[in-house]
Amino acid sequence: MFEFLKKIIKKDSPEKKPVAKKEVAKKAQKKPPLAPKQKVAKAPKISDKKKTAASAKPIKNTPKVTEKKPVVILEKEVAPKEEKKSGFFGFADKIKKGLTKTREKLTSELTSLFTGKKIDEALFEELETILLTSDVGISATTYLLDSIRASVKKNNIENADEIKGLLKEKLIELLTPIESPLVLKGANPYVIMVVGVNGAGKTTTIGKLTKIFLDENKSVLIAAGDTFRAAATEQLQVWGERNNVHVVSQASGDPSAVIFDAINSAKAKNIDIVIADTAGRLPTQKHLIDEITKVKRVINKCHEEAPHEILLVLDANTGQNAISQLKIFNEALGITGLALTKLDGTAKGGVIAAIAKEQPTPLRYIGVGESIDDLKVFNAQEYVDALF
Ligand SMILES: Nc1nc2c(ncn2[C@@H]2O[C@H](COP(=O)(O)OP(=O)(O)OP(=O)(O)O)[C@@H](O)[C@H]2O)c(=O)[nH]1
Ligand SMILES: [Mg+2]
Repeated sequence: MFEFLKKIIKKDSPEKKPVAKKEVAKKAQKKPPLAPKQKVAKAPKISDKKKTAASAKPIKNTPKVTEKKPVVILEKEVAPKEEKKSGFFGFADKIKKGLTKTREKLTSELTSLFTGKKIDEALFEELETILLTSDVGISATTYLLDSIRASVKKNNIENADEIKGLLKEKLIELLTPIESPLVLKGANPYVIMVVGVNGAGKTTTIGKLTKIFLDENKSVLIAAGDTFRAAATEQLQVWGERNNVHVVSQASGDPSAVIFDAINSAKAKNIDIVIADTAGRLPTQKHLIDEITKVKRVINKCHEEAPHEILLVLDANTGQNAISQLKIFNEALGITGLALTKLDGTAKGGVIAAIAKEQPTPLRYIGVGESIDDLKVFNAQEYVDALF
């Protein structure tokens, strides 16, 4: 079976695994380390901020804090809160639209696979290829095929068209255990620490997440824990302004100090939720992983049981590499939830099945676009419905 799978991967999707690795490597190259104290000479205009932040994503070195500077709580004049635009139907449509690329790939391949075919080993082999090239991963693909085979046998199914329905059913079964929306369990403040590799979508997810909480009538404070580069704080401030919430930041480069201060400030002001941004880091860089575990320890000293949620942001484009990122971050920090971003830009939406099978972790949110309303609470049924 695995020999056969290896052949398929080689023959039909030569770019699959190497590309995922290359993409991560490319990102690493794009972001050479900056000197810890490097500063942006002039603050960019708001319209330029996103661009600046996106183009300057360093791999973080271990900045040493030599001097402590006072914490600044930014209380700017901010734009009025956006009105809630999308109702329930808009919500489901948005997910469907976001998953267009994966759906188009699956639909066209599955339709030509099932139409007028008989159920035989060749059909299962083709189905295997389709799933693998959608980044479902080897173990989830094997699991899905075995379950479908068992159902075909048990129910004497002869019509290949019925396999599509079975695939849908088995996928929902596989994904339902990781459908586990975030529940804010009475902690005050509830502290969410957001981590992930460079460019995964952490800061953008924080902006969107803040909007979700505000819509639930919760108060939010954002901590600019990516202290490595000035542009990171500015990018977060833009999201703070969009949401009309305060962003706690600090001139010096110690993420623990900023987050510590934000939590104390939230306690004093009775704010419900603190969301802490952190600098992007590759899981292969041990000193950076050690550094983030230190941040977690400091948060815990500040507030018992905090951080309540350690949210790992994964870019769906990284495909199977997302699984290795998850494993390493989980070993270091104990990941409690995931946000899978950029599903709108990829045909690799099958990676969710790989996560569910190989490293089951509560999938809290999916990102289906760049705007403020493009973060959705993950729902297995809704997701699979949007795929077929
Ligand atoms: N299409 C799409 N783009 C997204 C999504 N989430 C984030 N992005 C984009 O991805 C890029 C990187 O996002 P950031 O939020 O800056 O990523 P980050 O993890 O904070 O990056 P670093 O701070 O450099 O580590 C930005 O251009 C975002 O607009 C998504 O769900 N869909
Ligand atoms: Mg960021």
